[in-house]
Amino acid sequence: KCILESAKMLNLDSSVDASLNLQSRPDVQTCTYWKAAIIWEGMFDPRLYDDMHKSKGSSVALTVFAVGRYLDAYLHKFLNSSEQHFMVGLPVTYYVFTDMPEMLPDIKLSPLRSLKFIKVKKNSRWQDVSMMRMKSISDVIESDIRHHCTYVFCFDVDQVFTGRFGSEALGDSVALLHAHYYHLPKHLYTYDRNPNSKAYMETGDFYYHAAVFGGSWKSVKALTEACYQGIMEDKQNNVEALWHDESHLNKYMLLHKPSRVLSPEYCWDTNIGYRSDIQVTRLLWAPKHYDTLRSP
Ligand code: 2GW
Ligand code: MN
Repeated sequence: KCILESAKMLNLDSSVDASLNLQSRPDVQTCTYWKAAIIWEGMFDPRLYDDMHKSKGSSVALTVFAVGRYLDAYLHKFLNSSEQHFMVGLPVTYYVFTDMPEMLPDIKLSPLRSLKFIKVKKNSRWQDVSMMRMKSISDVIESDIRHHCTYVFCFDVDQVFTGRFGSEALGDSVALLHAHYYHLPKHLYTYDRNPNSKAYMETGDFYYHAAVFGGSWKSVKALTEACYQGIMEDKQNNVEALWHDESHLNKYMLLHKPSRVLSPEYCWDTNIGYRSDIQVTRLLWAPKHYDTLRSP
């Protein structure tokens, strides 16, 4: 019902979902109040999405940052696993941002897939490493991605693909439900509640995880630009949002509702333990060793 209604509302993603027979699931929320689908295992036929995107000629850019110790710690496993599971069958270009291009791992890429690296400076504060991704992503969309790719997906590097992360995830503007918050009451969401920050919000729809976001290159450009502006304004006012870029992403998604939402299958933390609604895991948090990774 939700899907038919949204097709009427001309949300483009939803009319595609209706024509590809996206199903509901009884045990989880599969639709937002603004009629965007929330994608869970069992709702979609992967072949239909793959065939549709192949015939449309969709192509996907993946951005990932591996600066300082995160390069050695995570990049190899991230890229190897994404070769196995991320958008298999579609053209994919990796945009790897690093301060040490000479240390990039040697990865064998499948046909239709290529890798570009972009050299970035290592910010001394880790909060800035994370936040400045918004600026670098918007720059590379403008200079390169928009000429070559239909969609862009932006990832944290400290994760590993373990199952299909496929074309069913593509949409105009895509956000991910944070694994630790999707089943909690809203008052526990860790939005930035400092009125002096541009990321300030009292309440919202969901708590989204900044480890994965995406969409058409146009939408992602608008999002990264707006978040970067918010971050810079905060700096001028000497404030920093509670969860940095993630707080700004949540604020942006409150004001610009995503057209597609990914269930926590798309970025699961096994430390949470068993949950009956998680039938597959597609991307997993990699272990953190903050003591060695975050010390100067
Ligand atoms: C980050 C924190 C402390 C020390 C180092 C770094 C660091 C991050 C780094 O040295 N090099 C680097 O390349 N990064 C990149 O920033 C890398 O891609 C990493 O995945 C990303 C975010 O940092 P991470 O994964 O350590 O932060 P999380 O997992 O706690 O991330 C959530 O919160 C962040 C803001 O605090 C971001 O919003 C992130 O997207 C969220 O998943
Ligand atoms: Mn992370």
